[in-house]
Amino acid sequence: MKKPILTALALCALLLTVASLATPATAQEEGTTQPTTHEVTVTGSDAVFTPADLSINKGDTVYFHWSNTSMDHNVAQSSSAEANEYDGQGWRSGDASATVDFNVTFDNVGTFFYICEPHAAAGMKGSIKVFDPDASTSAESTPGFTFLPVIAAAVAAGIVASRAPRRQDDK
Ligand SMILES: [Cu+2]
Repeated sequence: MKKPILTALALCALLLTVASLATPATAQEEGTTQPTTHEVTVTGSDAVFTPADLSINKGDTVYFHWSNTSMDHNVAQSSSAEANEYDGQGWRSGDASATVDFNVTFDNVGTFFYICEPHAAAGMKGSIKVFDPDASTSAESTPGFTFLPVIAAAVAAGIVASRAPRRQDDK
């Protein structure tokens, strides 16, 4: 007769365990936000940036570097994912070269696009999404905290509902 309650309690414990396992990930993100450097490289004969698309935090640096590639490449900011040319005012590593060392620090939130000028039309391009870690985590963590009480309320309602018919039988 106590089984529905035990099942509900077990379910509740399981949900709390899942929630506590999920929490460290968000806590880590909203903790100390030390600027980090992300590398983007080009290897051998590939006309591809690796990784082409990055998600970084505000204040982070992207280090574009390659050496002795079989083709000359560069990196230049473009205005959109479709654009195949330098936007004329953003960052640019210089003329295409087999060896490049170029750093860009992103202090503004947004999505930024870049290309390799000689190979943009062939698809050698990428994007960098810059997030504000303090702003994004508070928005992301809120649903998690509201979700748990909703589950707890649903479980509690289930316990009450499962008990209700028994009380009527007793009377
Ligand atoms: Cu290239």
